[in-house]
Amino acid sequence: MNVTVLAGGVGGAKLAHGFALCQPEIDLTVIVNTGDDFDHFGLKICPDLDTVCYTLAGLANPETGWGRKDETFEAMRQIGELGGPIWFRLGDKDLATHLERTRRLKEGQRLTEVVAAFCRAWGIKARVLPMSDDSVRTMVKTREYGWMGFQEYFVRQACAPTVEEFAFEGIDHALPADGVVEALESSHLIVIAPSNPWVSIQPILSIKGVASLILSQKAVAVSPIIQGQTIKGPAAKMYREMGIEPSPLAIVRHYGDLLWGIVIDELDRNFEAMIVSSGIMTLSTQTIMRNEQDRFRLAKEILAFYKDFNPNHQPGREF
Ligand code: FO1
Repeated sequence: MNVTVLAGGVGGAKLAHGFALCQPEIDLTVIVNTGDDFDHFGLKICPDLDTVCYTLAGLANPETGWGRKDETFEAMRQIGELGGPIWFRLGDKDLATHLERTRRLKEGQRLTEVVAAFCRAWGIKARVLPMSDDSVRTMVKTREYGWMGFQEYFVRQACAPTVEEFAFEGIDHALPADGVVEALESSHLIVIAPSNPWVSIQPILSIKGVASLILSQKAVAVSPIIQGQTIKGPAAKMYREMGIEPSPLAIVRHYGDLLWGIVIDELDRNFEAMIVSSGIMTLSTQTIMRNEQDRFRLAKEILAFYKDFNPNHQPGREF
C-alpha cells in the first residue's frame, strides 16, 4: 500500500515517523515543505527536511523536535564571541549537514539527490522528497514590521508579530521535485500531517499540479488544532489573527475539497457530527504524539480509518 505524507516540521515529522514504523507493510513517501529554507552564513538551511530526516533516523533532539540530539553549540558560541548573529541556533552536528548539503548543491547536485544521499547515509527507508528543487521562500506580512522572511518571523521574532498575509516567493516557477507527481499519483492514501496549514502545507499545495492531483485522489488531514490550541507553533495564533476561530472546522474549511476525511483529537469530539454532516469522514482519537508508541498507534489508526471509510478504497488494491 502506497502512503504519501505531506509534512512540515516537528508535527509532520512525528506522524511520518509513525508511518515509517508501519514499514515494510506500507511503502512510504514524505513530501516536505521547503518554504522555510533560507541562506545563513552562506549555507543552505532546510529546517523541515532536516527535522523530518533527523526524526526518521532517530537523530532528532527530543526536547525541541528540531536539530540533533546530544548536540553541542561550540561553533555558535565562538561566532557570538566574534559578534556574529546567533539568533538562529545551529548546533555543531547540525552544521555538518548544512556544510555538506551546501557543498553538494554548489557542485551541481539537485536538492532531491542530496536528500536521497543523506537518507541513505542515515539508514532512512522512507522516500523523503523536497516539494521542489526550485527555490521557494515563505514570506510573512506582519502588522508591526511589514514583509519578513519566515525564519525572521518564526525564530528571530518568536512569532510575536501579528500576521496579515503570506506569500511564497518563487512559487509560480517552482516545479514539483522528481518523484512528487509519481508518489501522489500512485498513492492509495495521502495524509496531510498535523503541520501548520498556512506556512507548512500551503506551500506544498501551491506547487504547480500538486493541489489538482490531491483533488482527484483526495486526502485525509490530521488537525493540528486541539481545543483551539496547537501543541507547538503558531497555527492557532495565525488563525485568530486572520480572523478565523481555530478549530478542526477551520482545518476542514482550509483544505476544502481536497479532503475525504479528517482526524481530530478526541477532546474535539463535539465537532464530529458537524464535520460528518458536511460529507467529510471523521476519526476522533488521541492525536497528541508524546512518544514513539503514540506515533505508531496514530499511523495505524489512520490506516484502519482509510480501509474502513475511504470511498475510493477498492478492497485488495492496497497491497
Ligand atoms: N527554531 C527555533 O525556534 N530556534 C532556533 O534557533 C532554531 C534553529 C534551527 C536550526 C536548524 C533547524 O533545522 C531548525 C531550527 N529551528 C529553530 C526550527 C525551525 O525554525 C522550525 O522548526 C521550522 O522552520 C518550522 O517548521
